[in-house]
Amino acid sequence: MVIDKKLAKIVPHERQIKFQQTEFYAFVHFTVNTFTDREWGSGTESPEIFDPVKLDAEQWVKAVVSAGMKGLILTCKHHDGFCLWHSRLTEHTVEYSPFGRDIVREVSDACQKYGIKFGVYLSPWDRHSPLYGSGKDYDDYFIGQLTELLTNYGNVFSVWFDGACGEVPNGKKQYYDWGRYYKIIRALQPDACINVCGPDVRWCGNEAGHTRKAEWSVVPARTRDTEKIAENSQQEDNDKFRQRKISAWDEDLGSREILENESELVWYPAEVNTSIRPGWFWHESENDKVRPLSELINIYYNSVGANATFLLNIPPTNEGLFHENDVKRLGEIGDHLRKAFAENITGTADVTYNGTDIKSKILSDSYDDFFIADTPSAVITVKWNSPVNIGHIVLKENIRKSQRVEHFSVEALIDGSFEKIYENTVIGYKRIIRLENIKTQGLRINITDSRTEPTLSFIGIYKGE
Ligand code: FUL
Repeated sequence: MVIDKKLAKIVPHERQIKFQQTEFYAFVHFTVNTFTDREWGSGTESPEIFDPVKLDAEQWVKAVVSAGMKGLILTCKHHDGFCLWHSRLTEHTVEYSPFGRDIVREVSDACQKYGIKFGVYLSPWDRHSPLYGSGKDYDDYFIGQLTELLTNYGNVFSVWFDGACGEVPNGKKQYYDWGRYYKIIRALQPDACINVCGPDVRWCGNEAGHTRKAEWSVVPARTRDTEKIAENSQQEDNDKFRQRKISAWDEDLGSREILENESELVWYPAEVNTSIRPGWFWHESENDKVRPLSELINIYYNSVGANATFLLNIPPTNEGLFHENDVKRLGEIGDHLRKAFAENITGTADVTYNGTDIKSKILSDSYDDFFIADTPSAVITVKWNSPVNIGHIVLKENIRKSQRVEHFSVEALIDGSFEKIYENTVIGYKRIIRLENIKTQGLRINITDSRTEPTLSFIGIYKGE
């Protein structure tokens, strides 16, 4: 019981809540690699090769919005060091390419115009900068770049720090001053989350779209050790890394058994990042390798629907547009989600806990008005006057009160008796339960094990076909 109370004290920062509410957002990998057919540039590419003649940031953003995504993170500088903005600190930028225009400006403007959030990926590993490996001089350069990006392009919701570094042991080693980087981000964009090599959002540990059986948000503080994250990140450019699964040793990061002996705990929710194609950058040979809808939808339910967020990469072509095959797939994802969550029928039912009506508390999806049980277990009953078809159920805890639920099940009233149709551990920010269109007149949501009195901020029951 002591450990339970200790766990329930770990709560998110408001910026992490806002981030989690973004749920599903785009990654856009674009640089000189798009013109050289490579995944990692050497840093010696001439800006002369960069000329995406038809570039239209609004085309990207409209496609992103059509998928139901609420944000976009752009590779402002990848490992090759080429900057997609008019930096005053180097000439290795888009300004000195035949294309000339400031792409960060155009993409951040388009995001604002279509109402989605804008985020920046800035690779610490820089194969172009002569300062790389010098220590403080490179840190100064990097801080200068961060300052430009975080002051000139409006609100930034995420600063995504990649741990990848392919320098050979005898190559240039740069010891990044992470603490300094974090400080400037907090000063310039206090609402931005720092992802992966950062304290706010945790890399799920692979790039293939795999998730753990349970993605907990309360985890040991040591999982946030940036040096270790960077070490465990990509040190070589190959498919093997992109396809790797989570290793067995870190399959469970947050069960009660794991946390029991930890001295320091943190709120550090998971993000799943993967690409819509095999590569992160565009390759003509992959135009017909856009991943199937069913695969992407599965990743969506295993991430957004399982207490993580989903960062899906779409690489623009060398013309500067999303390819039609990717655009089509994004629209299909959006169509699927709009259909699945078209009609919430919770409002048409009686929803009770211990005989009291709790409907208004769980309909609102608000952290100010929410359901809280009297004991660590709870049964919520949902009843309709006549049978309904259910396709999906959404459950959300009030994460301002931490994540408390450790085990729950759902039963459906079928042929006069309740049958268990689902069970799992984590609810957290959001759990989506996919059902094969169950016909029922009632549900029982049983919270069977919790760290302390469980909360629910939302129950959504969506009509099936
Ligand atoms: C990796 C990088 O090396 C890839 O090129 C890509 O940017 C991916 C998101 O992270 O570590």
